[in-house]
Amino acid sequence: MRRYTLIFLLVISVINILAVDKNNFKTCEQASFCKRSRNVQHEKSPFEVNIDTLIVSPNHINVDLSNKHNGQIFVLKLEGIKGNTFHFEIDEKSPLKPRYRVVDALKGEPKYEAIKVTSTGTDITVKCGENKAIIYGAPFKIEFYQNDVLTISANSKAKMHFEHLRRRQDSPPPPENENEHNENEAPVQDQNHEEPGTWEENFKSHHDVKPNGPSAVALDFTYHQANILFGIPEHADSFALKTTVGNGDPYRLYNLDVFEYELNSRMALYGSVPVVYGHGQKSASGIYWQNAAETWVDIAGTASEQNVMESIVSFVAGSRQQDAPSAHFISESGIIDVFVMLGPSPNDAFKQYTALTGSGNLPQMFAIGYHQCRWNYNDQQDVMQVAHKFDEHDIPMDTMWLDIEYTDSKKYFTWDHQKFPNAVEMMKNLTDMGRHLTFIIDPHIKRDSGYFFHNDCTDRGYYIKNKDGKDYEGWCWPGSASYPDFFDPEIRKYYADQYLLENFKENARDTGIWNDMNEPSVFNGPEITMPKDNLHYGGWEHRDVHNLYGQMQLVGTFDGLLRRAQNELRPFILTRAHFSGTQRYAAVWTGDNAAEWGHLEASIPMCLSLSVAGISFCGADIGGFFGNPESELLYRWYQTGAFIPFFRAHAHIDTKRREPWLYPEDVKLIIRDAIRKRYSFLPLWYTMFYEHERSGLPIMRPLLSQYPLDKNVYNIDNQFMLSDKLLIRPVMQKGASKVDVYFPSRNGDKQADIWYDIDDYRKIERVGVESVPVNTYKVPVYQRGGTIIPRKMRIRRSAVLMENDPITLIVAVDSDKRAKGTLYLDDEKSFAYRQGKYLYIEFEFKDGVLSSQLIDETASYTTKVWLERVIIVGLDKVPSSATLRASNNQATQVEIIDATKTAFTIRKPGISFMEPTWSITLNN
Ligand code: MIG
Repeated sequence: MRRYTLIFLLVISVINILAVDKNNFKTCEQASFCKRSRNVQHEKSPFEVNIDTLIVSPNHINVDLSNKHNGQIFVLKLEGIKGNTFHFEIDEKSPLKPRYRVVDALKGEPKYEAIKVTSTGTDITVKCGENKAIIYGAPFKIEFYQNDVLTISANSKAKMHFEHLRRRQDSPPPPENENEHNENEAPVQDQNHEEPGTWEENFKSHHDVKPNGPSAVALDFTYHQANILFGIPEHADSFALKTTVGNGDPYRLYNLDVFEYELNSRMALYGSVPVVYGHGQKSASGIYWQNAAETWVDIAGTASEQNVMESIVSFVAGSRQQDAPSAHFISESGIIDVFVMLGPSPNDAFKQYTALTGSGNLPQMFAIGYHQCRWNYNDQQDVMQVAHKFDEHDIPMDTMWLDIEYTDSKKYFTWDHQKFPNAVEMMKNLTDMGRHLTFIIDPHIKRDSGYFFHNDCTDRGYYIKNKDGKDYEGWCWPGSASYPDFFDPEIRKYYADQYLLENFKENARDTGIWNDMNEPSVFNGPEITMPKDNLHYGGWEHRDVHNLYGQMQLVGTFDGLLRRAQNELRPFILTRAHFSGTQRYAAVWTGDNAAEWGHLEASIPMCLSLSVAGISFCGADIGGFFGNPESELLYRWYQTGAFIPFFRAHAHIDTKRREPWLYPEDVKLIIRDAIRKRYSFLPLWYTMFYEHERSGLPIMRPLLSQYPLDKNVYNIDNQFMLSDKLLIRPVMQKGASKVDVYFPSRNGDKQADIWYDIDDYRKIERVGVESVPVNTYKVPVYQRGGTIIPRKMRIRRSAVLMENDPITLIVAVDSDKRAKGTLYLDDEKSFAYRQGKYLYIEFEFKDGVLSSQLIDETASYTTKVWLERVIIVGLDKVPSSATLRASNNQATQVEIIDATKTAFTIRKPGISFMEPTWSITLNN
């Protein structure tokens, strides 16, 4: 008995180390619009199509909808977009005032496609390419078919809810002609049973005046071909979404600064990307709900809480029949604005989303290297000492970071000259070492009459206003602070100008910028953010635009960094808040995690969710932000982070210093090994980032992207793929001496790919779980047979310094003894590649010949990079020699060395990658 009490107390105290204060944040019940919309229950939807109003245009239709319960009229617009996508909008036909439409999330106008429309008199069929949408008149619903397969339907659960703008009953009557019939006036019965919170709302000590009254929009989507749903970052939860109906709160999307966030939670975090994908063996699809207001997503019908073993068991046992999964989106304001992405493969759906919102720009090479951060590096000397220590310990590092303490009293665009008497020289010293600096610039502005930025904003009216039209004042790091209204193009221009070297002298052309606290975080605001009745450019309420605020800051920062370097250098920006489209401006990290094993594990599903939502350049603070990681946690975190796109260590100001050499020598060596391994894969990373920009496909991928037929992978989120080439299963448990790795099936049955362990080329050809022994150095990573990967084996102190180093190709063959791969090369920093200054090369191995050719023959680039060795993995026989043929057909013999059972090396072919074509033939 006593033992259990002790264990209980232990558990409680562990939980206490880290605990979010849930009272600071609303539940769905406490957000009146969520409560109202979530509880909508109709036998039959009250919405009907007024078919007489149908107007057909080449790419879209318009038709009115009416709500039979109150006579309100809405307009539905539906259009076809190239690439298996439909778009539809529902707005009020004549709203009291315009409702907010999201700006900037899309990368431009979508590519519309011609439609063909037929109507039966009650229903309307809209054909687009091989797909169609059927709009049912009464009750209203829309079915979307991908090539005759019903894939997604909208409002089939009759959850559609649209709160038209209205005047409050107890407010004075409108001044104009009172007798005139106004169709916007809500019938009386509509407001008789209105709940508290509908017209004004309190939360803790905060009062939201809601001048526009209730304005929610909501709609349900059923994913008819899906077994699981996933998406809607950012949550610290599993990749596969859990059923929330009848099971706690919906997932919440409301950009918030959540102190000590909790795992396995649907609470909102720093960012919001309202896209939900569905996937099943037949197909994948997605819904992008374009709305920047607070949004909740209620999920039903998913079987997601099983682990791999259970799901294998239930799969074998014949899984029970269930309803198709559904997602019910509920937003506080705006319009219904929906993109329906019909796949049919998961990768198709991911591409459809990035075709709309853009893919991430190829970063500079340094940004793919290792970033060293902490809150804070105290002064100039500290920064340089840490940088030198990395050299002393032979650990590569590309970027030193400065957190808020470098500023003069948290006034951004200024430095503390006591601590940093010569910032420019410090930056130059770093550059001389082949390194970079990134510093933080937050959006809150200190209200200090001696601060130019504050004075400019005050004089020019650049701050966000409170409900009374005065500059809104909140509380943040600098004390009393106001927030620039980045929605105004003039303010963004002013903000961007502050990054220019002529305005901010202690800055450099290639300094990275870290935009933190941009949810925005307001220490004394409701839910640690801004009141919803604050006012923005164009008269919009903060309520309408909240989830976009951070992104609009990024638009300014990005423009500033472009102009700072005369549009020559690719900006590097890190942001905490994010929304649809953020990938076009910045990398994203998962905020203030903790030095706990669970947070290490959570970094995988969190980054996977971001990746499929367009944000590939993602990472989590290595080591955990809060708390002090024990050695084992720290090195396992480095080993994991080395295979995640954004690779940065960071720590809270109250934590112990944790640079690798402060740990015991053996720990330091493991960390060093993990970072060096990352650097050896830089050519692959760089190629993957390029291919991401080009194709829109995520870099880090859930297994289902490559193995859509294998049901066992649907719930796996402790393994992932990098592109279609590597399978990673990091070690994320304390004391692990082995880990279970699941090797997926190509056909949903026994058909396996061949995998090769990247460390020893051990071959695995099976479907199912294998228990893999791991020592302290081991990270189970497998190269898929059929792929060719470029690496660089000469590790230097920074990525920048490895630019001209030679390449090693790892050719891992499939069962037909074939393989393919790519390599992308350019100047690693400028935009010249957009003008054709690059090399994009394809390698193919078949019939014992490795050949190389240019994918883009018109592109060219002068490079010193050459082929140092080729490692061929998975052939049964070791050749006696190999013959290299250059483009002029001149042949030279090359040696075979280091042969083992599974691999051998072709030593020093020595050919330049500027050779447009070449081949290496294995000789028997
Ligand atoms: O309220 O700038 O997530 O990475 O070190 C804390 C100080 C403010 C939060 C960021 C964290 C950063 C910290 N910031």
